[in-house]
Amino acid sequence: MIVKPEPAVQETNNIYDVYRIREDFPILKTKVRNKPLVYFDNAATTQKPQQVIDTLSKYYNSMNANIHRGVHYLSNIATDAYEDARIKVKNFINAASEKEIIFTKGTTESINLVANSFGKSNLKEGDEIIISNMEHHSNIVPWQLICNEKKAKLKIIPIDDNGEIIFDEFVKLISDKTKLISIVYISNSLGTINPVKDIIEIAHKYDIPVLLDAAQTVNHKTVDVQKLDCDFLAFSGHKLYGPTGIGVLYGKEKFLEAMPPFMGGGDMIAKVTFEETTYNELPYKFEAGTSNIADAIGLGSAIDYITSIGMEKIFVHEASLLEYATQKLEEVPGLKIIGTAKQKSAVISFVFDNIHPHDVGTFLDFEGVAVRTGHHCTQPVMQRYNIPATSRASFGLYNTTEEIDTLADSLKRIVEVF
Ligand code: C6P
Repeated sequence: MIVKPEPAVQETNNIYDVYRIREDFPILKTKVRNKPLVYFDNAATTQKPQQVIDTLSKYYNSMNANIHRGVHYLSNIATDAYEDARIKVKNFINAASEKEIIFTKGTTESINLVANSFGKSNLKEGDEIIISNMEHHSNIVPWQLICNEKKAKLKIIPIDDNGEIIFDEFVKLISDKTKLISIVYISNSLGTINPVKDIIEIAHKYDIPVLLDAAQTVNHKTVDVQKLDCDFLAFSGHKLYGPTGIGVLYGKEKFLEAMPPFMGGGDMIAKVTFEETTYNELPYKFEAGTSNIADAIGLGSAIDYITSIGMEKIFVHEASLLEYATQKLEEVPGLKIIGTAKQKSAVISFVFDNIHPHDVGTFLDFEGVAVRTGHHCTQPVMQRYNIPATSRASFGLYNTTEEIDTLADSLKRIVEVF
C-alpha cells in the first residue's frame, strides 16, 4: 500500500501565491511578544507544512510497525510507505535507481558515511582530499578524522573577498594523490552557489569522484544528480520542509557497491554466522538498525508538497526576495554584507562595525524577527573574513517582502539605539 499525500498547495495558475502558501504552515501564525513572527532562520531549519505534520500523525495513528521484518499487515504497510518515500527521493533528485538512495540521520551522517566507508577503503598515506574554505564543519571534521587515521592530507580551495572559490587555485590543487573532492553546493553562511558542474567536469577528467554537500540546495533549486554527474550528494530532510532526524545520501551505484558498510547491525545483513557475515544488497547495506521510518515517510510528504508548488517557482520567488532584501539591507547605515558572490542563494549574512551580532539577534528577537547569529558552523569562513560571527537572515518559500521590510526597519532602529 502506498501512502497518498495529503492534498498540497494547488497553484491553479502561474502566480506564486505566498499568502496562500503561508496558510499551510500553522507555526507562522505565532506571535512573539505580541508581534507577528518573522521567521528568517530557514538555513538552520525550515518550518513544516500541515501536510507533513498530518503524514506523521497518520503514520503513528494507523501504520506504525517495524519494516522489512514482519509478514503482518502493519509491517507490510509501513514497509511499502518507507520504500515509497525512497522512490520519491529518487525522483526528486533524478537518481538512476532507488538503490542509490540511502536514508541517514541527515547531511552530517551522510558525509560521515562516505568519509568512513569510502575513506577507509580508498585512502592511504600521502593521499589527498580537497574541500573548500567555505565548508560547514560537517564537511571538514569527518575528513580530518579519516585523514588523521590514514595519514592523508586535506587540501583547501581558497575563496576571494566576495565568497567565491578561486577556480584557478582549485585546479592547481588537483594531483594524482587526490582521491575525492567534497564541496558545498550552496554555502550556508555566505549564500554562494558554487560552480559545481565545472568542478565535477574537471574532477572527472582525472577520475576523481565528487561529493556535494547539498544541505542548503535541495530546498532552493532543482537538483538533478544525473545531469550534474556528481558521485555523492548529501542533504537533510529538516531543511526541506520535512522532519528532523532524516536525511539522504545519494551515491552512484558503482561506488556504493564497492564500499564496505559504515555500521553493522540489523537489516544490513544477508547472512550472519560467528565466522562470517555477508551483507544485504543496496541500499540496505548502509541502513543498519531500525530506520527512522516515520520521518522518512514525512520527508516523502515534504517532497510531494514542494513538487506541488514547483521548485522553479520557489527559486524565482526566493531570488526576488534575495534581490529585495539585499537592496533594503544596503540602505541600513553601517551594515556590511558578508558574501557577495554573483551566484547567490537566499541567504544574507551581515555585520556592523560596532554592534556585536549577538546583540543584533537579541534586538531582532524583541521585534519578533528570528535570525541566526554566530559562526553558523563555518568557523574557517569567519577566520577568512577576520570576524567572530555574523547575523544571518535566510529565506524560505513562505517569506514575504513585507517581512523583509520589518527586518530592515528593525535594523535601522538598532543602529539608532547603538
Ligand atoms: N547548517 C545552519 O544553521 P545537519 O545538521 O546534518 O542537518 O546539516 C549539517 C549541514 C551541512 N552542510 C551545510 C551546508 C549546512 O548548512 C548544514 C547545517 C545549519 O547553517 C545548522 S549548523
